[in-house]
Amino acid sequence: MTQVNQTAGSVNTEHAKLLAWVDQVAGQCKPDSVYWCDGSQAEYQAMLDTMVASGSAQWLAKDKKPNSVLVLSDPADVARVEDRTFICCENEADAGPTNHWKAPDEMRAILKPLFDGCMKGRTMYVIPFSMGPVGSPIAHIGIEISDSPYVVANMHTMTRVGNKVMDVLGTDGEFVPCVHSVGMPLESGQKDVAWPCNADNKYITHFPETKEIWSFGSGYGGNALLGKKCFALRIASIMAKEQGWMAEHMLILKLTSPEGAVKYIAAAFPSACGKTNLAMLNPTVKGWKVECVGDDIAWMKFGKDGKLHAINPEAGFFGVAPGTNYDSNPNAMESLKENAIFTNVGLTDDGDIWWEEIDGPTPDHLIDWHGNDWKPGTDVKAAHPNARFTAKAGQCPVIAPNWEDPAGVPIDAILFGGRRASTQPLAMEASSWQHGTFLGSTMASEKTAAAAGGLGELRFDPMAMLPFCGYHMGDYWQHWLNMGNKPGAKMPKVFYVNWFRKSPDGKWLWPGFGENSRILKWVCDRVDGKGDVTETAIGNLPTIDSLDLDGLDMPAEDLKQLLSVDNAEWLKVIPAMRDHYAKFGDKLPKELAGELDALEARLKA
Ligand code: SAT
Ligand code: MN
Repeated sequence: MTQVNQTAGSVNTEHAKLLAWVDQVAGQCKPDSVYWCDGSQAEYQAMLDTMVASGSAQWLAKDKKPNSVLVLSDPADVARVEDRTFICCENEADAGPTNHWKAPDEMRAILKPLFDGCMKGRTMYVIPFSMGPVGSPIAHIGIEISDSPYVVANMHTMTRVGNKVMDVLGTDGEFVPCVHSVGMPLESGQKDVAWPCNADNKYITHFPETKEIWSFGSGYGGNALLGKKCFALRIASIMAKEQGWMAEHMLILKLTSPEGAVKYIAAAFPSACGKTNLAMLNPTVKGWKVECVGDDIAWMKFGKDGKLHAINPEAGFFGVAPGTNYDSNPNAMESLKENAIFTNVGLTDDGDIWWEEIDGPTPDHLIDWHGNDWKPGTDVKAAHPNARFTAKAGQCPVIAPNWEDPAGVPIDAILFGGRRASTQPLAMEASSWQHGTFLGSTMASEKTAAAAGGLGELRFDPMAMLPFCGYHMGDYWQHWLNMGNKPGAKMPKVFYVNWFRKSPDGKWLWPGFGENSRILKWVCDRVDGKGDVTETAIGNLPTIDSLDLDGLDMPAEDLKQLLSVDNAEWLKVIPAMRDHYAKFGDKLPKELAGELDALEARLKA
């Protein structure tokens, strides 16, 4: 075995391709040292210590948030940057209208001078990681190179890191190379800043043909933790198309009925629809258990039984902090009680974290995410709206005991949804996989507030993949249809839900949160061929009697509205759907164009 050159960390590997690539990147980026991550707990602690020592993190009080740190980012580096995110394939047409495209050579020419010497004065970390349980046939391996200890620490929580991954990789295993730099080399003697970045030169780039990721200039979230959106969605969506599986922006739920029957549901929602809350919901429907398998991403491959079997490729939650509390998501609050990394939240005088809408009274004094004094009434937010907590999925009280099953879990149903004040009923069922694909492809939220009861402007976010599909969205829809046409395929039933319908006078009609379990129960019934439906022009709706409303005190009139379909209202949505589809030109599958025509015809009938 070759002992790799290093200043710290250790790895034994004879993976020639990996060694050559690491040498090459080190030669280009010119770090002071190279460190191979072993994935140990001691290494995680050392990363936190390094960050605290350099002033980029601070310990929270041990009696408030044990073994947890607070990190405040540069205000110019607080979120994913979609306008700086590129798909660099040879043909522009392959990237499609939803992605920013650059030719690979052109992008490499831009990146080369940026990466040359970009890690001077820093350590270059080599992070072997598995997306999914190590060794699972549904999992895939990546190697992230990064000059950020914050990235190393977060990758420890969000993925499986280190020697166990190297063991699976062996001497010639495949990996997705991911290179990340904060883009701020240090001259000798130059003092580092708390959050190094290169705000004016951010590039989050993906190379579909060579399956590489190169990210420069940002240290935040999905820009820097390359296993997440860059690999597990953009690159994986391309691998999935090529290899006949699915990489989706979906949570995964396990439901157990009072009789002990188990079902698994995957669900895609645009942002700000309560996806994380649904992923960890406490059901109100009697006798049912709901457990979490994943909160953000699902990788699904066909099992021998013809069903899609899903894993959560991640190992932790990178959740939005503001708005999270013991009402909206008690299980998230329990998950982040210890061993967590908090980014851009407020700090209380007694060393705890704070954000808008967290439980309890607002403290009289805080340090806000800018590092400034803050008190109630200050006209800036204490926490940045995209402030995050990083916490281990295993710390979630409702994590399913089998969430790391390497075989994955068989998916019975897929849920789509959006935030719609009008038009869209509480729940409906697709008539087929093709119809379900149509529903996903026309998924939308209302962008503008609807005038009381009216229709707001729609923002389409097909399958919640708008910024995450690594290739042409029309080809992606075709891939969905193709999956359903595979011989022996037993596809999940598809449903569309809307928790956000309002009455004409603007009040929420559905209580949401744990009560959503009532809809999940109906979904399970439908999977079993039970539960009554009303056929409508848009799909099959639950009858009021088929919903378990036991203990839910709700006006009958509200339920009627939630389950009403107004064909005239729906006809007003058709032109927006046609405009949406028109963007995909001749890559729009004819089956989906046909579904839209058929919907219009049914609405007019
Ligand atoms: O920053 S992440 O990509 O991890 C989260 C998000 O913006 O969706
Ligand atoms: Mn997401």
